[in-house]
Amino acid sequence: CAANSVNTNCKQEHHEESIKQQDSGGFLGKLLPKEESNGEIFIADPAIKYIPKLKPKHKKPQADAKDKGIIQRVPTGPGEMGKPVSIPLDRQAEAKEKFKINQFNLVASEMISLNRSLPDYRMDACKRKSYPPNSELPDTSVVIVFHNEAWTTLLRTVHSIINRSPRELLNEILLVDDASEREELGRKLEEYIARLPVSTRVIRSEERTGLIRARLKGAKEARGKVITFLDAHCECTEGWLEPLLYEIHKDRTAVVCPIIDVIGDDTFEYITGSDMTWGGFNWKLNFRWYPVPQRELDRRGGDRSNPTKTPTMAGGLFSIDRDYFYEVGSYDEGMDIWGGENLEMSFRVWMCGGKVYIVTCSRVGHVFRKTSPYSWPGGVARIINHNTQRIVEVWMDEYKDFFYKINPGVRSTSYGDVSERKALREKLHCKSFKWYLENVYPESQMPVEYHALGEIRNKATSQCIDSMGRKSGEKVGLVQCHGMGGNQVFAYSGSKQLATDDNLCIDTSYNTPVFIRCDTGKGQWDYVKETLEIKHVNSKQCLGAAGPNNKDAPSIGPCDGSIRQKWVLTDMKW
Ligand code: LR7
Ligand code: MN
Repeated sequence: CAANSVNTNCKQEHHEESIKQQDSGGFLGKLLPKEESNGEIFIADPAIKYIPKLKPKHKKPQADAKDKGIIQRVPTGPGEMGKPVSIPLDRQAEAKEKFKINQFNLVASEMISLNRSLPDYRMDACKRKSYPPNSELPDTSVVIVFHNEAWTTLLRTVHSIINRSPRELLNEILLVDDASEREELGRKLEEYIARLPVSTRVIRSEERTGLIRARLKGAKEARGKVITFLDAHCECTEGWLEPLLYEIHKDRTAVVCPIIDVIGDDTFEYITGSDMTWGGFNWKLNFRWYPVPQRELDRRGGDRSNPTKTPTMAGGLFSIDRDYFYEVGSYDEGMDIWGGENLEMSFRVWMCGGKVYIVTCSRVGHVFRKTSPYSWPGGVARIINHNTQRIVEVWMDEYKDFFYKINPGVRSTSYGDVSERKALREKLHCKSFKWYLENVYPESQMPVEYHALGEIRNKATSQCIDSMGRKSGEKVGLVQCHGMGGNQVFAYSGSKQLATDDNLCIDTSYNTPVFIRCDTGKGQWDYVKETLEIKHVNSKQCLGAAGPNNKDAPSIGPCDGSIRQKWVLTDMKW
């Protein structure tokens, strides 16, 4: 979620209440491999839950451990129970330097056990749920793709899966190496995983294919009934898997995501994400988290432990029935490196008869980074635009205009051949994007109905209304028209709002045009075609060119029929 610096809203809102740390003092003496000794791997028995004050099963763990060259696990060690790690003073310079390698605190990650303990974060209603016996649930292959991932985060992902998944449900783990260049991810990795108690394989790609094609490569080898995709820096928590598989067991066309909790990139603290958040997107086709609307809370019957239908998914962590994955068109092989595949799959699944859920009883942590650490052959913007164009061209019908209006330069760039993807859409008899907006995502930033989409140009001064990248509560701007889309693109919606990207609509406050959040429903304007006036519905006042005291902002005042209150909306649809 960190590829482009524009995209800063990746993390979910954190829970306000602080996480109650469980008593880890009596936590049973689990053993941890002393990696460089004889390399024996200790995997916690998944049947053993984190019960405080549980007596160690081994009579003399310390003596045994010594004999075998393994050390006693210290449950109060760095990061245990999801706590933040603090770097000793004498390693802080090193930590700062190594941060650049993966764009997270490598030293902190190295200090934490690969088997780190985590509290059971589930809400009580989830803990009380009973699922069909494991023998009746489908099993899963877990596919993890990586490019130059850090050893510790990759293996901690693997250990957390093995430690916290019922063995019967975990068919195998497939690690797809997307042409990594790091020594330890070669033979050493193969030797390490060969000793794990669950079938784990590395599949290598000689060439850098990007995460989308790497996932396809992994999926091809998967033998489980379900495929679960995870990023290479995750930690699965207690009970994460059963609720995901259960939804697929009930409905094989359900594509299910856990709640994605935050593992801090600096301290590796495990911070729970909200269960009241779902996935959406803005006009630039950036994935965004938004609050779940009341409508969906009602559909869930007010029970937060019921899965939430979500318009889109983050993309990195989800389970899907293996056959259904292929039936519904797997992934678009024409997409490169990173980005967009999550929206593509979300649109496709919904429009072609499936569902996308966030299963709130399943929680998996993910290390969120601010920037991406790896190379982007050909450039970040080129890759993301290429992938996004493939989505909008195949799936968005006339609504692709939102993307192109805001990024006019992208129109002229090539995105390859999408005829196969269009044929897929035909073959599956998928519904329209308008259907998706109306039925799945009426709260979308893209109004289903709109009369105009483009710039709002003043007749007298030829200046354009500009959001100036401002936020709600701030003043509306008025500057020279630049014709480059971006902050000068507004939709005049069917509900008479003047909306720009990311939930910003024009309203007035104390005789000043200001931005408000569109979802308040406020800020309605009549555009009078005959007179070219933009008239505020409530106050009956007209929007005008800049006043004498405020050069870079439109004015608002009694309608006077002057040319300064006349506006041209581009691309009117009537
Ligand atoms: O060329 C590459 N080859 C790869 O194998 C580039 C990346 N990768 C691997 C990489 O090592 C990692 O395991 O692909 C995985 C995802 O890459 P990240 O972790 O750098 O990306 P991210 O977490 O910022 O990306 C989010 O958006 C991506 C869009 O393509 C994918 O859908 C990621 O899976 C997705 N991650 C999540 O959904 C986790 C939650 C983040 C949010 C919101
Ligand atoms: Mn990631």
